[in-house]
Amino acid sequence: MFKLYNHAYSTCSQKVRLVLAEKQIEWDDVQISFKDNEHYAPWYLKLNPNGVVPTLQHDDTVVVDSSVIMEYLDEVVPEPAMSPKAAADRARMRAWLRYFEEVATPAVRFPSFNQTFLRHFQALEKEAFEDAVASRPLRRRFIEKMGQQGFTDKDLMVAYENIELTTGRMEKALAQQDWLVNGPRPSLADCCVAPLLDRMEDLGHAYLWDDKPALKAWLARFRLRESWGKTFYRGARLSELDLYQDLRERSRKLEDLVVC
Ligand SMILES: N[C@@H](CCC(=O)N[C@@H](CS)C(=O)NCC(=O)O)C(=O)O
Repeated sequence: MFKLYNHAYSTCSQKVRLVLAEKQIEWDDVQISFKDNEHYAPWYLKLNPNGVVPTLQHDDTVVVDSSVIMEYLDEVVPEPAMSPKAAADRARMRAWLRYFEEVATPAVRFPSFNQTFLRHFQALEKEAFEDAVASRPLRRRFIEKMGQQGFTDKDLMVAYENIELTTGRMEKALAQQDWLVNGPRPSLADCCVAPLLDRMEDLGHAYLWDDKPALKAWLARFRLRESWGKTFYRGARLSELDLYQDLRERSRKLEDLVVC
């Protein structure tokens, strides 16, 4: 019934995997290979014209964009609810989502690319690099700006500043309550930002919230949940890139079922 085209270490995919696991939804895992540019294959672009993961297929409905997918799942599988009931509280949760998308999500891309993905672009001849830029339906200019040298120190400083602004806001909320939206379990807002902070930690930047005890307790609390283990399986972090190949072997059977 539910099929998620996703990638083990994509933070946007991890957001959705957390929600699927919290709601105990059964789903088919279709791993898309970035290495083989599967996300630009014509069959995939028909599902997701942005050429990015994740994409959710629910029977005949295709849903794109990780935050939209999270909200969709919360509507079609209402229990356990991961959004508050009252309109004002829902608006507050959506404000967190939009803030994370505007501030934290783009910020995390800078160290992610400089520390990990850049080396693949550096290995390309100039023409192949230009093709790689041109083939991207989304964020073409971002890759162009990175070039084969990487982002500048100034770019990285702005990115770290944006992470500090995000964690500062979160710390204030989490000093009052266990989750960003008061309730017994993580909300969509918690699921939206947690993979971003996990990525920052994986890249060695957890020092950015050394002075934020409530946020550290929140992360530790999240990591104890079953949903966390299901989402961040072996091979789901950039520091485990080699493991990703094994994962592809395991998921190949599922991929064969994809109708192209
Ligand atoms: N707004 C989109 C962004 C998705 C996105 O950027 N996905 C990344 C992985 S987290 C991706 O597929 N990148 C592949 C590429 O840019 O080549 C969403 O939230 O779903």
